[in-house]
Amino acid sequence: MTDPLDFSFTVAATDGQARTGHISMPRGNIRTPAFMPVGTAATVKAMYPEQVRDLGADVVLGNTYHLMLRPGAERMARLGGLHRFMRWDGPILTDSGGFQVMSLSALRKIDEEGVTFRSHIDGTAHRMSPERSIEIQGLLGSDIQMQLDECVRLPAERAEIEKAMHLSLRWAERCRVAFGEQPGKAMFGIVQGGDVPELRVESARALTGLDLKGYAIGGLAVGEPQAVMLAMIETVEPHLPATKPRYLMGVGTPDDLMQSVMRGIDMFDCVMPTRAGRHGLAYTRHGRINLRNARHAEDTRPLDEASDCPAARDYSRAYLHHLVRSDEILGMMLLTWNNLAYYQALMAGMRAAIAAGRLADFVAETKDGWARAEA
Ligand code: PRF
Repeated sequence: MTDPLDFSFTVAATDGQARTGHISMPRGNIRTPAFMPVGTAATVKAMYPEQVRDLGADVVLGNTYHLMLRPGAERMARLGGLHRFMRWDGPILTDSGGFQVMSLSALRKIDEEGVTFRSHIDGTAHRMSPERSIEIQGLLGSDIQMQLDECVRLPAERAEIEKAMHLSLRWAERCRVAFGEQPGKAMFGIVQGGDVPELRVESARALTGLDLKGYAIGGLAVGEPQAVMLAMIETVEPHLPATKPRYLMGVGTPDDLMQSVMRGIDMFDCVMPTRAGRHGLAYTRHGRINLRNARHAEDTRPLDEASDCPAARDYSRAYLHHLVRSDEILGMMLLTWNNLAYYQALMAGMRAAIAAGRLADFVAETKDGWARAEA
């Protein structure tokens, strides 16, 4: 039935629209709902791979765009692939590159064939087609590969959103052909369509027709209010197969994660916990704490005395404040560690709550903890 060498998704329990279960693949299981720490440049910044694993992350994300520019896809393949390179032996999901090209590179141009852009590192010119994106993701050794797509920032004109959505559909078909059949690996399609419900439904239906192993929702958290993002998830969800994982790309805050899980999302990635950690922000049971603030200067309490993460439990807020104010590397390391611990604990809490049929209570209790807050 389920071949251990193949990619499969099992839903073990549901609670409303929310589901918990696991993806099974040769490099290991991914417990869902899952949060994937972002390891853009072959590193989850400021973390050892062992630490990431110990926090309960089953999968990390890598970026085609960054790795094709440095160290280069063919070089990565010669070095034995991304898993060996960064010493992460679990599953790796790679984003396809289009989104990062649009947000990072200079002089980018999109046409039917693909994207042309200049590197943000040295200005060299590059082209990436849907086929080349899949080829690069293969050279990296990625386990879950994403189709090349075009993401439009919101607000935008309907005509622009529609054009990008249709282009993304054509690219999905080309990526599917380029990917072919790869047992144990998966290629996911990406639903686009901005904030226009009919376009979202059209995109989801057409992608479902391609019978892919999973479906992402892209083009959200790109400038619209949270309510619009959640409405789009509710619009798309009924049109995606219940038997396949659903991945909300680039999201989000702890509240975004809970609201999206309640609406049927199984996977997330976001730079928020890692980036915020490098900027002096801590996510905790008591809400978000800005360690730069002077009120922490003589606060001997840890971020969270009840956490089992040493970064949260064993260091005073006064010390963290000092490290952040002094731009010390350890400040970034400890806050990144704390934040990823918090995110992974939140996901574990949601998985347990769904299994127990009490997700709504879990969400209410979690928000209550933020509201009660630190004085
Ligand atoms: N497409 C791809 N990657 C992404 C996005 C997208 O729309 C987003 C949007 N939140 C984040 N990362 N390929």
